[in-house]
Amino acid sequence: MDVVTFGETMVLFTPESTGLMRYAHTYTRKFGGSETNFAIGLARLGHSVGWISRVGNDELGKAMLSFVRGEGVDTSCVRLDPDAPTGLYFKEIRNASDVNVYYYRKGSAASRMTAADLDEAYLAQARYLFVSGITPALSESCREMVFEAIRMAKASGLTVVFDPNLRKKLWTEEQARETLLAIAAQSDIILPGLSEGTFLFGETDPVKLGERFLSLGAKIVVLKLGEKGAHYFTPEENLHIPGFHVEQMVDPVGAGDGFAAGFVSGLLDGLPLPEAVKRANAVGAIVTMVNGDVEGLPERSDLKRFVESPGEEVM
Ligand code: KDG
Repeated sequence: MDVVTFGETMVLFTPESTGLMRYAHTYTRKFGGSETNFAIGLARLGHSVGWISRVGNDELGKAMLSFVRGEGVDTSCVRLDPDAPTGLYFKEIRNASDVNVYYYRKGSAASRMTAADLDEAYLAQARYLFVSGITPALSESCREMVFEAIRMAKASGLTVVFDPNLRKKLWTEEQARETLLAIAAQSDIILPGLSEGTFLFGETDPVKLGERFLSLGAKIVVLKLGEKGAHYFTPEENLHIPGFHVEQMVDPVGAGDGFAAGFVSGLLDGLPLPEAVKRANAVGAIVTMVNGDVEGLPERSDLKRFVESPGEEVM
């Protein structure tokens, strides 16, 4: 197993129309969750990846599980919870660059996960553990689970990759800041967005932000800069890697997860950092061109075609 991750995936209802949610009458049912978006991204690129979670023992939960399994992600550690439903979320696409989400996930099966849902032997066989900052926001037991997963990963020599994934709808700013910084301080690789860095440190300058994250002890920090690409930092060097021009963005949700999948894929393939970040930029960009959190995630041939197609790099 190359990578293990854990967290909540929800049934996603995405409107057929753009505009305010109150006027949307017809929805398409899809699935979305940061960690499975990431896991499916890796599976499409040919890596082996496992996902730990709970879903409701209901029809939607079973459909979701089949979907994730069908995408090539190992779900042998996912439990069906008979006492709580699968979480839902609705998208409101006002326009392609203004997408809102509404959660119906309080008390969901996944929010009831505890450290006991982790299988230490299962984690130990992987090379990377991917942690998202959404999971600790779901409940106190999920918060504890995150720190226990990191402890287990470190004990077995895994590299811990952390995407802060700030979701202000799920907790207070104080809770978010304190917990996300505590997780960052235990992570080997951190993949924050610029606005998340600013939220955590009150700093807007990318280079200073990179240094602040590194000072927590990480070996690699990759600061995501949207269409401008990303800037990576190690204790020895830092470099801006330009992004890819996207002709028409359709749905930006899931781009960060695609970015993380592209980056970890690059590391698994042994690429030098600039190349791994370039792959991350490409996967993130491709995801935005398709409606849905995972539908646009590329296979290797798609990725190659996109990277080789003539297009301007965005500085
Ligand atoms: O990164 C995309 C995720 O935000 C989306 O898939 C839903 O996991 C989700 C969440 O908690 O918002």
